[in-house]
Amino acid sequence: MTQVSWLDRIHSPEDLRALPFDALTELASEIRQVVAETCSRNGGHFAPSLGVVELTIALHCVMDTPRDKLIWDVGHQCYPHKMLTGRARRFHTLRQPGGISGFPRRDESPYDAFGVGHASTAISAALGMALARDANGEDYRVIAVCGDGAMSGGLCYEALNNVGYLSPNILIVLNDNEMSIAPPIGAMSRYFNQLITTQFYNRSKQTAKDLLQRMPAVGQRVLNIGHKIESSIKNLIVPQETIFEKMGIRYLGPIDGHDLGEVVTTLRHVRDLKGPMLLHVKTVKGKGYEYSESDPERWHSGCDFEVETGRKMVAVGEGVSGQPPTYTEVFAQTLVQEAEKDRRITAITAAMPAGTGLSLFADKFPKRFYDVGIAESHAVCCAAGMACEGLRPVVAIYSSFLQRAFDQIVHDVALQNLPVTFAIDRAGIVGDDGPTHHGVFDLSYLRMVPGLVVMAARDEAELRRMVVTAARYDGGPIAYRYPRSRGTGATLDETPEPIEIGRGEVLYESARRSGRPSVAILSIGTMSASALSAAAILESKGIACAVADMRFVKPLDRTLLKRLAEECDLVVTVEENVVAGGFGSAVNEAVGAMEIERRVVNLGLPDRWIEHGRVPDLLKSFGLDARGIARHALSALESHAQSVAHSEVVAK
Ligand SMILES: Cc1ncc(C[n+]2csc(CCOP(=O)(O)OP(=O)(O)O)c2C)c(N)n1
Repeated sequence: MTQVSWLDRIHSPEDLRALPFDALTELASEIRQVVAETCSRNGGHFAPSLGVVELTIALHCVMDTPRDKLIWDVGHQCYPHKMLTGRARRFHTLRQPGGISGFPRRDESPYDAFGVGHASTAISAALGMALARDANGEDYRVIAVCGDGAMSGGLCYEALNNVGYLSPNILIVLNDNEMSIAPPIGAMSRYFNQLITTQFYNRSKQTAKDLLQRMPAVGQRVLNIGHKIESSIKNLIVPQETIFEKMGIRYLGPIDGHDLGEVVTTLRHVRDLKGPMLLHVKTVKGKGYEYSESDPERWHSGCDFEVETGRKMVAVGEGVSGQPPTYTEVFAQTLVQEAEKDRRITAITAAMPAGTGLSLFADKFPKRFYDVGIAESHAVCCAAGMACEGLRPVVAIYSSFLQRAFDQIVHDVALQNLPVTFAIDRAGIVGDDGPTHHGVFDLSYLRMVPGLVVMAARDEAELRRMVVTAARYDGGPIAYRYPRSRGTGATLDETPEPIEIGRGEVLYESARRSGRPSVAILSIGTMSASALSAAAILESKGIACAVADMRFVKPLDRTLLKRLAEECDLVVTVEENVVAGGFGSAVNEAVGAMEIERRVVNLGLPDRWIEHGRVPDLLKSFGLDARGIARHALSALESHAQSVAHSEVVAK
């Protein structure tokens, strides 16, 4: 193991800038060592961070952070940045409850100029900061670091369009490792590849000189610095014909992102050039660790591995013998079964073929599978087009990333009542990735869309039925959500039956109810297991219970709801979604419309941001475990009993 020494001396980038250049290579390997050791225990985005170690060192050496604004795209590659900006000593708490976040956060450090977790935001945010700087008459630098994968996201193009037009002083560093999570798909990544592999490395020095001379004021000065710089000028090649040049953004590069000398020198040359610039930096994802270098997709993120051997790394989604399959696996297997019967079914992912399980579909039906890049809005609108022409597209997107495509769901799919299926993975609290990744809004943002059927699976067997239900549904758009976890071990039906649309299911009902206080617990999705356990606790305290998995947030099973609301003293709704506008709200609205005088208690996630942490701990902290549900039900019953007693006294 490397003796950590240089890193120990760095409390801020000031200390980094004071180090001798020769120390930087050793520092880079120390950082890699700490990233590996920490990720092996805590999990995290391993390969992306290893790939930007030298780039991060160089950026903090050359730029005057935090005065200069350094903005990371996605932010999953920020571990070296965190270590160099005063968080090395706390780095072992990465992604731990109460520890430092796996993503940049403005409330964590002044060096985290922009909070992030979703892709393709950096250039827009950087432009905004540059415009604010100019409006305020200030002069700091603004630097966006954006991956080639993130560059498949539409937001980047909207930003580039604006940058090229407004022409502010801004540096975009394209961190091109030729990988998204999976190999990137798309014409743009092909183009980046051409920039790297074709003639540009071999362009004559004269071209660079000519172009530098054309850069106002600074060009001549740079040229005069002399012989030493000439080798690095080679890297400042600016081919006029790049797409960026045509948009008014100077293109520089490509340079080797692991050659510290080259990156530092280049950044020094370009940092005060005027106008918008894109510096193309070639890096290797997973650099410096043989296992991640050879299989960066598998090592994109993960935990529980032995640093020396690379063994034991198991990502969610990978089968482990003896354990139930993940919801993701069950979704993918069932979809493949349905697609075997229905040739109209196509599958779309936004750059997450493995994460969504759709690699399985891609293997079976390569011609019916589409990876559209990190482009959720496009994925949904494209699905709408397919549906117009008779296909039955299934768009599999994580709950939090589907937020990007809200208008496409509303305007392109639902308004035209098109048969698009939304398979919403990672619904609910996801754990260590924290607030950017928790999928806790989808029930709210979907249930208000007219005509959209919204289901939530309580276990993997129900998920199978929901996949089948959606595949055979002819009424318009339909969605089902499921969590990031293994299933419950439910028995999987070989030939799952579709569920009647809008039909909930009673999971438990007390045999004897009369003479006892009673509670109807209405759950949605995975909360059903805790609801059942809560009922057992309540029964042990003499309270009669009914537990129903409502299955559909929309359309709600009003018949079942009416019966249970009429028969029980109290209705408790339970969901792993924000209470605001979610399943409980739907129940409130329905009960109100039925004009039933019934107290309804809504349990769900609060109206505040949920930090990273272990899923069971977080659920417990919000009262969404069995005890919490029972506790809330009991106290609501008590206050109900008091108010009944009070009204009886008043009536007498
Ligand atoms: C809107 C959105 N969709 C999907 C993701 C999931 N995701 C995280 S990183 C990543 C790939 C990013 O690739 P790139 O920008 O090249 O960075 P690299 O991991 O290669 O460093 C994806 C698809 C996300 N973070 N945000």
